[in-house]
Amino acid sequence: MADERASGQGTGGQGFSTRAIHGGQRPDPTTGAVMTPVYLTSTYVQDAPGVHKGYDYSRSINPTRQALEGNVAAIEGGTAGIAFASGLAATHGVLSLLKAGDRVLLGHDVYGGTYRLLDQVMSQQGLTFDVVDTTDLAAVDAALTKPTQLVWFETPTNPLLHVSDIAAVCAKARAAGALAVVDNTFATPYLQTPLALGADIVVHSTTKYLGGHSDVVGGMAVTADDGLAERLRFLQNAIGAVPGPLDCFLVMRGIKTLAVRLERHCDNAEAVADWLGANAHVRQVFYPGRSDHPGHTVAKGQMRRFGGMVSFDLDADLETARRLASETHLFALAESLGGVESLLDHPASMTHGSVPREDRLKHGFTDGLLRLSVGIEDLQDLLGDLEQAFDKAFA
Ligand code: P1T
Repeated sequence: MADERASGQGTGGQGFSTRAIHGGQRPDPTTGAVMTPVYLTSTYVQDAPGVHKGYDYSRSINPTRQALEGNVAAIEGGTAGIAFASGLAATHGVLSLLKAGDRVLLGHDVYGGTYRLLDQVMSQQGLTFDVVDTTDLAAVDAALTKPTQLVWFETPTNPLLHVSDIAAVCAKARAAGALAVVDNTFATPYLQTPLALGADIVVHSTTKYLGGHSDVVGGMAVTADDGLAERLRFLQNAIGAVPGPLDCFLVMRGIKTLAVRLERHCDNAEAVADWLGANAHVRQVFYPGRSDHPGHTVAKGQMRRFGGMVSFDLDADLETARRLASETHLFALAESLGGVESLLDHPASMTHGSVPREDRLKHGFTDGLLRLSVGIEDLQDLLGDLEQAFDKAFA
């Protein structure tokens, strides 16, 4: 029974929302509770030494976490989800599949913390990494001429919303004998499913859209490969960066409404991107849903819609950008993304402060770049908030 829940079996062939609401879950066998209980226990009684009901210690296994793992596996089209205490803990878990001397090829625009983990932690342990623009398939080919064990990329990326061709990059990784890992945090499985396009592992910061309410920190790795699942499960337990059961419950509750939230995020983000595109103070809008986005055609081919994240460059100095960032009211100036409420980020000084400036500038990530996580509030209120902030910043 536990295995069936963990694998999300019994949900195959169903639509996304059905899997999001039911995958990995079943009424509680003891009480019939429809919602998976929060099993706040660290340990489980054994009938005799080593004889138990499949649960021995909560770092290794917990029914609430197991339900979440089966749930995310079901919506990503994987066979196993492995939950971690944060997105970065999931990243660390996946990178721990490698050994000293191995090389990672890292997409050129990724969350600053992912870059920092490789640059300042994993490199101390003997991993090497090179950065490549994964939107440029010739560059990926050239970079893969050196022995590589793992290719890690985001699409759309954080914060520039670059779009990479998942099937093409994964095929190249596989041909080179490297694992292909896609951080699917920005898109979510409602908008795209990288495992179906050839990825070996999908990673999430469940802190973001999956949780959806900015009230929990968590991470997840998903795979459809039994061997990788076993190794990741071992690392989850051996390293021990697991989420608590209440956090797992909150993420699972968030996922139930993922599809309806994402539709509204996308509606609002499309309109905000268009509004910014028509604003004379905006030099460039980064949103894969716009026809002028270089990755628009690829995005259309692999995504259902284009997501709730919009970045933009002001035609102004850094001071004006910082002023604008301080003048919004509904868009809270804060790190993170993917919650129902709108947030505004100044990546160079906040989420991506640990990415070297020269590296950022090389790829068009300027000091003045602003990033919006467009929430699901009423559109006219969001546009009104931006309008008054632009008026003040450019007064
Ligand atoms: O914060 P944590 O749950 O550890 O997730 C790390 C992470 C991984 N991958 C992506 C694409 C992310 O955006 C993040 C976290 N990002 C932010 C906190 C941010 O504001 O961009």
